[in-house]
Amino acid sequence: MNIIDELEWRGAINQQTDAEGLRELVENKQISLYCGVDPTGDSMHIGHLIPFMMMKRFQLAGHCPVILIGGATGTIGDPSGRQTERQLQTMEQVQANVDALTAQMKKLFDIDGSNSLKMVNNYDWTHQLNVIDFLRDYGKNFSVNTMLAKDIVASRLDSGISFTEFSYQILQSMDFHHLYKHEDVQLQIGGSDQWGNITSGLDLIRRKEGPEAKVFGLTIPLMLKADGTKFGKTAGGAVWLDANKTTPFEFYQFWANTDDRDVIKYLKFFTFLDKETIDQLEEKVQTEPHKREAQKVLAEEMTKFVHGEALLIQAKKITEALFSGDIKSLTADEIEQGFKDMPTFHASKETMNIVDWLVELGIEPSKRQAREDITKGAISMNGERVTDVGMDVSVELAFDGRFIIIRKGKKNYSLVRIS
Ligand code: 485
Repeated sequence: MNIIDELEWRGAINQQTDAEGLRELVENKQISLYCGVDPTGDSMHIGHLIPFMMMKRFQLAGHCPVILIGGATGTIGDPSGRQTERQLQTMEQVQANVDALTAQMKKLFDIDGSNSLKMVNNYDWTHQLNVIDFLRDYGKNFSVNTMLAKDIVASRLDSGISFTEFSYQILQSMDFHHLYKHEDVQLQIGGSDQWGNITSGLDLIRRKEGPEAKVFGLTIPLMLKADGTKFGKTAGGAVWLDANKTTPFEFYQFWANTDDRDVIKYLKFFTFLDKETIDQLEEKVQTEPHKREAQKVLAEEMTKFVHGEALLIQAKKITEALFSGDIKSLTADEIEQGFKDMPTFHASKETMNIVDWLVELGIEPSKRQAREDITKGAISMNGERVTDVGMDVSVELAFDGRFIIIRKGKKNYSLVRIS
């Protein structure tokens, strides 16, 4: 399978400027391609992964990916897909985000390693440009009429758009032109919201370098979920690649909870597993969906890719402990991760009778209920069943002196923090 066939099989192509031309180009030549991201935050989320996984696929097929961090464009903000004007970030904020994203990219894509992934920052070629050169060398090649017709701008004509955001497409076009001239980049990829910016770059290159310039654009479809809700969001917000924002355990759980109707699509989009393996998993979704084999493979592949083998093992260990109730084996750090979203209660260090303690915290509604639950064996503390209604709860019982885990029935966990 060549790279284009592979992307088609993966369902990863939305629009292309010249499908035949691109196919011919990549079959005959090792090309350079780029995808950009703006430093609007200090971490990428899983939505960003899609185009970058695609870059990696091109790389595996022998091509040279260039990742652009928008140190210049990030100071403006892309109006694509937004109905309101952005608040400008301070230059310091942008720089801090550039540093954070650069570190994240390096970790994910092994940029310092032996492979040929390259990183650039558009601040480097944009920041000294003066306004006269900008208007003469670039502005002259843009028609305001065409710019107004782009979806991004057209959809903002009612609500309003500043000249600053209106000009964003020129900056991104200048990047494509710069990379074409200096890095021999011939293809830009991005999510479907980037179509207008990408095609405007192609126009600029052709106007400046002549109509025969061989340059292409390709976009990736918006990820839609079978149930109609937005992809990549959980109750707690976006699924981040930064382990401090979304723990590896939460990350693992996100993928493990994928709907049967979406799981094969995600395997194709996000993993490097081949067609044969994914076909086999597809069959398992049909014949034995209760085993959730495809979801497990997806969660493993993704957690390993983003967080590495050791944190994957830890995420699986927490998952297993929560499922079996055997939480004694967990470390305090693993408890923090695994119980982050569970109901949390705060207790003092004071020693107290278990029945009173459960009622005072609000885990049990009444002493009668607490006694009944203990007597019928429905309450466990730190993985051990509580049998004695006369037992005392003291700080010595806590993990690391910090947490006590109460399980009521099979699945109801509560985290008690001792302070
Ligand atoms: O030369 C470029 C300069 C900046 C950009 C691209 C090329 C960034 C781009 N304008 C943008 O806003 N990208 C989004 C971002 O930074 O969060 C997202 C897109 C998404 C996908 C992802 O970046 O909304 O579709 O392309 C990588």
